Amino acid sequence: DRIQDAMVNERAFGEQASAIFDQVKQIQIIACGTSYHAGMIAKYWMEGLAGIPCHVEVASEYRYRPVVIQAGTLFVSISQSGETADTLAALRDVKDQILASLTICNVPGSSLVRESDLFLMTNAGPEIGVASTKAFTTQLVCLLLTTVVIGRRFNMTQAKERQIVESIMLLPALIEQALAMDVDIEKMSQAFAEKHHSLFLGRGTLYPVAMEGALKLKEISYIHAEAYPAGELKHGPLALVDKDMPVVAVAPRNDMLDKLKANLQEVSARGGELFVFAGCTQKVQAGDGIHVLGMPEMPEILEPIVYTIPLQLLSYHVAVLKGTDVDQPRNLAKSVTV
Ligand code: F1P
Repeated sequence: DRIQDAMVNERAFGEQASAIFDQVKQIQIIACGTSYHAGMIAKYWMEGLAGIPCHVEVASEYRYRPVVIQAGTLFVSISQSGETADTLAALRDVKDQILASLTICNVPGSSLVRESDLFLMTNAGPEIGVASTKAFTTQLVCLLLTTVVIGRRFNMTQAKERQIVESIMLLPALIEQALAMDVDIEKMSQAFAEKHHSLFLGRGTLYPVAMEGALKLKEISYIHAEAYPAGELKHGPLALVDKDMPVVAVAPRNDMLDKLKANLQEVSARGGELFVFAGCTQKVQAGDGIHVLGMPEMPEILEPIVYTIPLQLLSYHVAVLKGTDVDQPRNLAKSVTV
């Protein structure tokens, strides 16, 4: 119902939403950490599905450099807490120059919500752990809805809009299926618990998903994890891969996998253990050092949302094996307010 409401009645974003959306010429997304990764995925959607020019940057850089704001800029901040100091400062700095601001947030009444012209709540419920998890997946749904309502003023057709809404309706069942992979992921986690480094690879919207998987592993398992666009592997990081560096690839479809395959073979030839999350119908040959985890089939648009879940589960199980505090990792705070 909330989804229908946001789509049909744009006032779910705020009273002035429709009038503001009519004037949008481009989007500037600002966020930190996990929320930034959600923003990166949104850029693929905004530009790829609807032709909306979209820039995305971490708040902690954006606020410290001179920026040029073009006319018709909708400033979109994404934040679980709504209190992240850099994101708030970035909004305050540009407030007088932008068309309007929209915040996607999980905490009603938070500073970012209060100071933005429009907002859409993620309604993820309380996030108990420091590391964002359900906030991320719900941010993505909100960003997909935002892409649709602004996209209908750009290139998005009604048929595409319908297809996206129908896809979103499939999410609860797909997420259940992803959560049911828990036992396999728990087994997989044993290959990481004793290691000090790992690599995550993805392409397109799955690249920010790889970044998010790496961030979760760092945050709660204290394992050094880096994410690369799959094609960048051969431009440097491949030199690092050996038996002590497990590699995770998120590769749902054939087109992506074909390009990845050559790289992946190089990894396993160096004794590196490789874990591939692939669509069930994919023909990925499991073999020495190559482990394939079959994901449910799903519309492409949902891949970044659903493929994130096994990566969250992986960092959870590695943390449990290592005995680290999953909810309160050392040195981290839920709201970074300074
Ligand atoms: C941003 C963030 C989180 C991270 C941790 C520290 O917070 O980097 O992504 O998991 O909680 O802060 P927010 O702006 O989304 O509240």
